[in-house]
Amino acid sequence: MSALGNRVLRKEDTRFLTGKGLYVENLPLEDALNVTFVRSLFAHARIAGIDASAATALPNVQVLTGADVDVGPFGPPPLPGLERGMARPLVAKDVARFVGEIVAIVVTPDRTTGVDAAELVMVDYDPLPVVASATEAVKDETLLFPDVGTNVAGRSGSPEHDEKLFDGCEAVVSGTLVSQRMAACPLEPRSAAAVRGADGRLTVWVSSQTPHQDRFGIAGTLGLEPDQVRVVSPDVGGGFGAKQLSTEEILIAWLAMRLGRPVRWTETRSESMVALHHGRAQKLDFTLGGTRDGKVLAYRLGILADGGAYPVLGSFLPHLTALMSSAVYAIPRIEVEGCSVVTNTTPITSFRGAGRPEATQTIERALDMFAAEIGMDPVEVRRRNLIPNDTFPYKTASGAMYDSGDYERALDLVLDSAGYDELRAEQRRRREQGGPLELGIGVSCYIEISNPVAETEYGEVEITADGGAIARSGSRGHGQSHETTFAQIVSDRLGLPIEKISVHEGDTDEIAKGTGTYGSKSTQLGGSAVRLAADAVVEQAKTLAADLGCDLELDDAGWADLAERAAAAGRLGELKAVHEFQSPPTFPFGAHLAVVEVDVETGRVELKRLVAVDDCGTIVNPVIVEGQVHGGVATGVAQALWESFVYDEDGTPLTSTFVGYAFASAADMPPFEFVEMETPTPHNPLGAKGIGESGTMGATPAVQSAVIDALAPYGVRHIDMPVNGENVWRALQEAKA
Ligand code: MCN
Repeated sequence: MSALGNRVLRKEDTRFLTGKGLYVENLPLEDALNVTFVRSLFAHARIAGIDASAATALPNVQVLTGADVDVGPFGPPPLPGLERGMARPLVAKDVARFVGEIVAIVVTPDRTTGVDAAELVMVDYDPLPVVASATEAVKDETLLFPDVGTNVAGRSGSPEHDEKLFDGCEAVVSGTLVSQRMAACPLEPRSAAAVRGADGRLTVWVSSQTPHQDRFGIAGTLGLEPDQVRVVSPDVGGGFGAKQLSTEEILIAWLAMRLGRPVRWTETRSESMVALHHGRAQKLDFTLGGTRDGKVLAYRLGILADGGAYPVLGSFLPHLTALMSSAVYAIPRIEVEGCSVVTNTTPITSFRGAGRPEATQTIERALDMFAAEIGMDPVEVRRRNLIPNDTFPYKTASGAMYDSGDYERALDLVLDSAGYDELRAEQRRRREQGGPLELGIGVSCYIEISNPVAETEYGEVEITADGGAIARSGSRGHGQSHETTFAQIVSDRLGLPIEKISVHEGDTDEIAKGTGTYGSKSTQLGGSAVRLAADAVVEQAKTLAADLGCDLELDDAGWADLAERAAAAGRLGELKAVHEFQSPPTFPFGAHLAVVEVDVETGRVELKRLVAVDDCGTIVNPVIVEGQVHGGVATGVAQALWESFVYDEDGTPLTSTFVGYAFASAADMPPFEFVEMETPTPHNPLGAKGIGESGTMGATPAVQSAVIDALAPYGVRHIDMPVNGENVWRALQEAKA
């Protein structure tokens, strides 16, 4: 029986649960020097001088400043429309632009000395006016880069407005959705180490989602040829989109060359909170109009994205938000204008969902308001606007080409599984009884784009002398169970048990090419690549078997027999094949339903249920898919209810530890209820779409909507996220007033 589609338990668990995972921090590196970064305490300041004499008076302490660093700057990434004049110096030299920016490097034999020495580095700051929010930045009154002449780092959509956009609309609603700034908080913070070998080549170990891309980024910034750099990502303890190459890893590589010694660095948690790039941070103004019988005719979206101090991927994400603005709905007219600005805050990058949750959160909020305006059940409004099943491939008015879907079935499934009618009846009962605990019900429909920029991934399959197989992928899983998934896919083609297939990722010397793991694309691209490589191996094996005068049996014994004969004939190398797989984006989708209880006397919100229907095409492994949905939903719930990274008006972070940042824990979550659904994509041989980020899309609007729904009888029409006790209580007081 094929392992594909079955609840195969994770191969990697034994290693992790018995403490045998290998992380960058645990690498045994003889004589490695430790790096501690001195980081700016000011959000915007001129660096008037740096006095490192007290630090360097300690034995074996070296301090380097921006003046010593002869490489860089780094970024912005090569994406269309990003302002190139806003590149980040590896170490701030004249001006620091956010709290947490690197202003000096302390090199010591050990970490404790590094912490002490860093505190002795005296930086003389002349404070500059601070731009702490995107709404301030867009006024261009204080500029972060005076030479560029504006704070605008990128634009998307079109600035042109059609005066007639809302013609024919009987009801029009408008509002603002703030998708607040989030911190990625991977369990393993960032970590990097580097050594220059006797042959002059650099080996850089990085806790990364994208080792192959990092290799080009490091080589390019340091002025080296890519083949002079080897990047290795050993086990990676979570990334959530934020673990992309940044100044720290490049500096570690540069220091290994400059000092001629191995060097290493591991971020502390509080350092990670201000220095690892954040996510979301978009403000979305919306107007939606339609007929009184619930048909949506037009939608206008204005996106203002806070890109943080230096434009990285986050400044590009309004393009994805704009592309996905139509969601699962057939909306005839859509207008989007997006603008990304720089502010004196931590740079914004991708964070689980990356630009797409913002689109879903906004359209779902707009639909709830539209439903309230025309007096229709919010579920009915959604149903009346769903893109019909017989229209795929479907091109939206915002320019996306959807591959396949069955949005009404997802909606029906979630309503039936949750018992929507009974829930509404229970809500009515409670409202009539008039106690302090109100019930709220929120429903969201969502669509997601996985493999959003139509990429390629590399796969390789090789039969080993013992008749087992190695599958190599350019992906780099960091919690997504690729060792199990890719082994299942290869097992299905070769007929080998999954225990005999090892999956290798993360070493640019061993794996010829790769793009990495992000955009929930590894299964559809990386999985298809190893599948097609395995098919090629089978074809080659048949030819070889014929040459060697035997038959090929696609099972354990058959491969062992062939491998032995091939090795004896010196032809084992022929049992190896590579495949590079490229495809257009795919569009996973689903529907979520949240039930909350809100205490109207205190504002306290409790999530009682979350029912999730998530369709990621053909499922390779249902256990892992559930785990991925679980993680995504937890992140989505956390954005709706708790997490928010906050700055004061001086650009000082107020939430840079887990005391201030309400990082969600398992104890905060109810058991989630998952309902499977599979609508294959035509874009790859597996029929698979992505699942890694989907949960973040459906859960947030469902939960936010549920809380607002609970308070509808009190005249509350909107509450900004996080819809926590404080914001709920304030909304109730305002409504009463
Ligand atoms: N899968 C499946 N069938 C499908 C699709 C996926 O069985 N049709 C299963 C596979 O077992 C696969 C896993 O789901 O290994 C995830 O697959 P996929 O959706 O292709 O996503 P990626 O492997 O490309 O992972 C990226 C995605 C992203 S973008 C973020 S952010 C994210 C996420 O995955 N960060 C994570 N999940 C995470 N999970 C953990 N534990 N840690 C993170 O940092």
